Amino acid sequence: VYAPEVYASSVQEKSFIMIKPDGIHRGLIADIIKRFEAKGYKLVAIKVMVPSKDLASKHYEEHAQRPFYPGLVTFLSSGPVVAMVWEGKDVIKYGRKMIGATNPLASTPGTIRGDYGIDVGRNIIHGSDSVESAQREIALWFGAGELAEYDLAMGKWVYE
Ligand code: IDP
Repeated sequence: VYAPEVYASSVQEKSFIMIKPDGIHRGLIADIIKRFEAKGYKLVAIKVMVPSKDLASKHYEEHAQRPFYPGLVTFLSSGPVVAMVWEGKDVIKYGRKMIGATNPLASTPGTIRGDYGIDVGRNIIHGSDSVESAQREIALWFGAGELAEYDLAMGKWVYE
């Protein structure tokens, strides 16, 4: 059954995707953006910034009790990062597949971490892991007016 409202809400799912400092210093910005763009996803927000320690701490607050947390916050806030919001059908789950496993050496070749990473503390990129964390992270990193609303011309060639 053709249900345009169901179709529209799945197509409009948003994920917070962030290239971490190692990804920037290694020159991987264009490659990473290219993968999401070529897949058919729509870029609705992007900025380069050096996050404050406070922002980095809040981003990873679920790991506050873990031994690697202080180092992780210091690393992220050393910056710069490229913070992005990508939109499209199943972008949260599929984006995580494109990113690969947390530990790059456990990531399949062909994924971003599988192709470019070795150590878990230098795994290049972050992607939201659920609808709830995507909403939290997008609100943490972007203001309400920073997300662009537009139709992608190629949309009708990506979606049936
Ligand atoms: P994810 O980024 O794949 O969602 P999480 O388990 O949420 O993985 O961990 C967040 C980030 O914390 C990881 O991407 C990685 O950079 C870092 N991290 C996770 N586990 C370790 C560890 O054991 N040592 C160092 N850093 C870690």
